[in-house]
Amino acid sequence: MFKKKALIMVDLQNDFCKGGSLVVPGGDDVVPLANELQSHFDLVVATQDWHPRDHMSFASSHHGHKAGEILEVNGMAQVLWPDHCIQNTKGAEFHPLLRTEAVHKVVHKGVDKKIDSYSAFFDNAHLRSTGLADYLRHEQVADVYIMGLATDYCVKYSALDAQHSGFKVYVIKDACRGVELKPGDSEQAFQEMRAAGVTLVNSRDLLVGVVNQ
Ligand code: VGL
Ligand code: ZN
Repeated sequence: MFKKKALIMVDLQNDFCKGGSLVVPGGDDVVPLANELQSHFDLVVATQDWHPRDHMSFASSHHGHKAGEILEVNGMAQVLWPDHCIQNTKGAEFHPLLRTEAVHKVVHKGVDKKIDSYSAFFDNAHLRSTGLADYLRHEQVADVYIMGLATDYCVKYSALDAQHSGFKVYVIKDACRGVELKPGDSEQAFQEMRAAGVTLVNSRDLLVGVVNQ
């Protein structure tokens, strides 16, 4: 009964790409892949980091602190970021080259100023769901394929939550890029995902596989 495949394109937004406020190195490079992949899936979901102006993850919300520092906020470690992906600004818009006509659902996350949300499914304290898991189950999705930005934050937490929500989860490795606050963070993130049961694949396998069937 649950048999569909969904593609989740994570945070392909201006602020994470060239000229943005929180540039993920090589972020722009995965946009053409995202466009190519979409037609191979039954269902396409796009996420947008979507913060209010005074979001707690912004260094500017914490007097005397700067981006890159880690603070304890409400009992949880929080990386402080430059202001990014502010609701209804250019930086929060999808990359201009991303095709969105075939997107079935857009998920906004990080909308509550009091808590961050790296995952497309839950906030960082796992208190509030975005409704994405229920949506995918309702659409009879069994397999979830994840790509996008950033490997070491939103891709990783989305993949782990998808796995814990009971989906068969694949991460399309070459279609992800990491922030790499520390060199090696992306590779470590891939290892954590694999250890949790996530399958790592390459876009080539998906794109070629269909042609040869
Ligand atoms: C992200 C840092 C802050 C991401 C979002 O999309 O990975 N990273 N907000
Ligand atoms: Zn954010």
